Amino acid sequence: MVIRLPNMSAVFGEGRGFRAVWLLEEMGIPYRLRPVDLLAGIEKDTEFLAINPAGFIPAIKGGSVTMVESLAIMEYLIARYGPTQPAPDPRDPAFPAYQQFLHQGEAGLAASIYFVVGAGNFAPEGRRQNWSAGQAREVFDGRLGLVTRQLARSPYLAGETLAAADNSVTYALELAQRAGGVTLGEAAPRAYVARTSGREAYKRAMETCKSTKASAIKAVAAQAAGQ
Ligand SMILES: N[C@@H](CCC(=O)N[C@@H](CS)C(=O)NCC(=O)O)C(=O)O
Repeated sequence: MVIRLPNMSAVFGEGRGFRAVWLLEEMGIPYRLRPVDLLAGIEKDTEFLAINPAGFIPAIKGGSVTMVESLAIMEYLIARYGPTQPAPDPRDPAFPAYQQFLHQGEAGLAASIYFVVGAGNFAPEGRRQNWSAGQAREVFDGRLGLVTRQLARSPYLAGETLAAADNSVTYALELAQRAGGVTLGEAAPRAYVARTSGREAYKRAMETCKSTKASAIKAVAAQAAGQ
């Protein structure tokens, strides 16, 4: 059965919006992606600013619902459009790990590496090496250690099957590798990203998210060229 969102939900923006797009693909829910170009100057995109006046992505809009914050969006979609949701039941012993890694994917990993990416790619020359970026990288590395430890216990972060915690953490690990100068040194997280990104729903999400796909291709080419 295909579950239809009211008025066909739109995801605004890639970046962390990839998490929501991938989740919608996993759940089989129709959606459309509305690109948002932050680099072009968000002040020019008045349609998007009407959705999120704070000007950051992603956002979703469907019927009377407008939301920002990628993890809140995923939790909303799962709670509202189950029961095919990629999440354990709250009474399941896997639920605490699920909840922890769902949030750690943003609070510990993506939020830290985002500032390393910003310093390394967008800061003016001479301000790329700064104390805060170094601290953010240390936080990322410490949290990655928890992910690696968990992956010694199970193939996915909350057990034997993919859950939204994996959407959350995979996004952060890929951002770190593509733009944050991170190399996943240990075999477990490397195999994990290969496993999660090998899914058909992930591949469909990647085809939808053209800008994400372009940056992934660019990163692979740069790594092959030894940059
Ligand atoms: N915690 C937020 C972070 C949102 C965020 O920082 N998004 C980035 C792109 S992925 C952005 O829009 N940055 C520009 C800004 O914050 O103004 C989430 O998970 O959605």
